[in-house]
Amino acid sequence: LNQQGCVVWITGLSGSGKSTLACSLGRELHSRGNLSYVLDGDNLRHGLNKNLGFSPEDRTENIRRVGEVSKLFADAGLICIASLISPYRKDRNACRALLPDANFVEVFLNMPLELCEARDPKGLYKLARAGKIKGFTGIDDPYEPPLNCEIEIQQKDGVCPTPNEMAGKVVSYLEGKGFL
Ligand code: GGZ
Repeated sequence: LNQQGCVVWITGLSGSGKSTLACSLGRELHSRGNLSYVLDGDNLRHGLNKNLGFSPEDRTENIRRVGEVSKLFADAGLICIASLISPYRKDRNACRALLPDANFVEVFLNMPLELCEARDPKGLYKLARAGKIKGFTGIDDPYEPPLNCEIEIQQKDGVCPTPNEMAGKVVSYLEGKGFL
């Protein structure tokens, strides 16, 4: 293995497509012979982070733990793909500060709330609108967009890039920086 590790940190609203991008990127890296590992917020909440909820304090602790684990993977030479809403700027910046700045690649999946809400894959927005879930990101809990991310992914003329196109954008960036 001759690979310098890094962290690809994917942030965005619930339903913005973070897990899909993470999975697509992991597959693409695998096919190129690069070792990667996906840390998905929703999955980790069943294990490592199962004692945490969605209060601001718990989200901060959730992000802190995943940031520390991501750093371990990057130290081991892997491309660690972390996929969490990570709504608070200070928490993402704290994860960034654990690594040399160049090794933290923040990817902002900037999809309109209306689109995420229309997708609503798990029906959570509906519950949040009905007041059955309190403190839902984008509804009654804030999402603070990055001010200085390395990669921003958006719709173009109202069309969403495909997962492969998104993954391609990240791969190009990593190539340009010498991680691949
Ligand atoms: C936001 C929530 C909430 C609240 C449950 N707010 O789209 P999903 O369903 O599958 O993924 C979301 C997941 C968010 O976990 P993260 O660890 O990424 O969040 S954070 O970074 O803010 O700690 C969503 C579901 O959990 N979910 N309640 N109140 N998302």
